[in-house]
Amino acid sequence: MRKEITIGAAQLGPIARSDSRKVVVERLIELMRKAKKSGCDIVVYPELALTSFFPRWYMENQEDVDSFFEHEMPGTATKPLFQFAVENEIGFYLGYAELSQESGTVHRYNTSILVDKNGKIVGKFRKVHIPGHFDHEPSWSFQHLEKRYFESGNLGFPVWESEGVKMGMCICNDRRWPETYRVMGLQGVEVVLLGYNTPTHYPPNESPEADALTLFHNHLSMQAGAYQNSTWVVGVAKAGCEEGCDMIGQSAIIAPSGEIVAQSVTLGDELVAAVCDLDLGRPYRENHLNLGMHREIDSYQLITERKGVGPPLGKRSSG
Ligand code: CDT
Repeated sequence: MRKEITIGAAQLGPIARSDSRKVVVERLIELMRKAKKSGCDIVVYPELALTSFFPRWYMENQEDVDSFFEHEMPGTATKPLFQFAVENEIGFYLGYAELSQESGTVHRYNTSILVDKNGKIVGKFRKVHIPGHFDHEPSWSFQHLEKRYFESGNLGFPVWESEGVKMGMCICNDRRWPETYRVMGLQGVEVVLLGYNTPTHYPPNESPEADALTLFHNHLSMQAGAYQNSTWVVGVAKAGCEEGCDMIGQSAIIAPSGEIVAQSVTLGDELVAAVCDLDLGRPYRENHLNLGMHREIDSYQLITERKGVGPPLGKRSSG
């Protein structure tokens, strides 16, 4: 019997700064209702899906920053989402800003969780590749202060088995880095879930040519990651004009062949779904893209050392 999972990409349109968590969670539930009707086993929401994309604002007061973070998961506002998921037997991926206490110290991460059909959090991922800048840039039309508000994730790129499927997660900028997919590929990942908030234009980038390729680069990175690691990739946007900032849509469900099998067509709340046949990765994984059989890890190290293009793989300490 072929192994299949039906996945819903639940794209969100803009969230206003003044929108309460309650209002946003109602929108998430509405998309989950549609996903259930479409026969989905799991629904994928964007990065930072509970609030407006707050790193676009410079905030001096830490309390203002922390108002965008979740101090517990599920919390009062997010419990209805978990309840609806349990009642409808549907899993989900949710991106949110996480405030955590570790050994008595506060940490802030850009996080996603994988929740199963029983409402149990089976996996947590913290964004590794934090983009943007740390310092306030008053002359820019908007900020991208992720480097100020978030630490880089400390959980790596794990793969979890849920509903008999090997699933991994990453968040937005992580999708542009080949290591993201490869680390999960080496663990046999079958489905990579990710959410994103991608502006159509980044203020310090004065290249109209690069802006024109923003949509192309979105799909290019996810399609390459899928094909090179024989995995499904599901990328989901927070899209549209949010607080004056235009963000791309193009949420996509991508097969291990690198082909897009479903794609959003709006910049608003929209569900697209696909039946993902996990055996479609097998001809690649077992043959010419067999990582165990054909990767040449020793050569990569030799070439890197000889050309002096960086520290030898696995030896990055300064000592
Ligand atoms: N949210 C996020 O990671 N966005 C980045 C764009 C950042 S521009 C500084 C992305 O890779 O889409």
